[in-house]
Amino acid sequence: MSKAVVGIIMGSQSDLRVMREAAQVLEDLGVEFDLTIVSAHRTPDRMFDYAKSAKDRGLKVIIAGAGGAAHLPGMVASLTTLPVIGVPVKSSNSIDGWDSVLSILQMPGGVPVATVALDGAKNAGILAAQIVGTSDEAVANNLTEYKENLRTKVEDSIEAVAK
Ligand code: RP5
Repeated sequence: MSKAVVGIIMGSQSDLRVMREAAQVLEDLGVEFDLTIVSAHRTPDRMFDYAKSAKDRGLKVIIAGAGGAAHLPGMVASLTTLPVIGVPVKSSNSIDGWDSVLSILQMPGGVPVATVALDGAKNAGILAAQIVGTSDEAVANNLTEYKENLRTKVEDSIEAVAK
């Protein structure tokens, strides 16, 4: 039976259009994950239970995406010793996403959240895989291949534009 090592959570179903990119890249890299909705403001008890039980459930990393007053990543980070990667989501009523970015980025000392770019769920997935890859050789090998593909794509494009 598969066992999730990365937990993907998001504040609302409306975040899924962004957060599914984290799920996709984890799938591509052979990393087991689970994905659910946990709202810091609307389901605080669920957030507490999720964060407090995450380590015992076998998770190694949590990716948390939220928009607006995006307190989910920071609050989850306050409740667990697992690394938390924060994805600021540009929600529909956002002030250009700055609300999401700043409320995830500006954590107080002692409670870090590894914040990726606005709507940067893909990089969140890759970073989570890299953390998992420090102790999982198969995932590390998949990451090596992934980076190799990045390199060859650029090299192909260099050749394509060469005169
Ligand atoms: C946050 O508020 C969610 O993370 C979402 O980005 C934003 C808007 O949520 P909905 O009103 O679409 O449910 O909690």
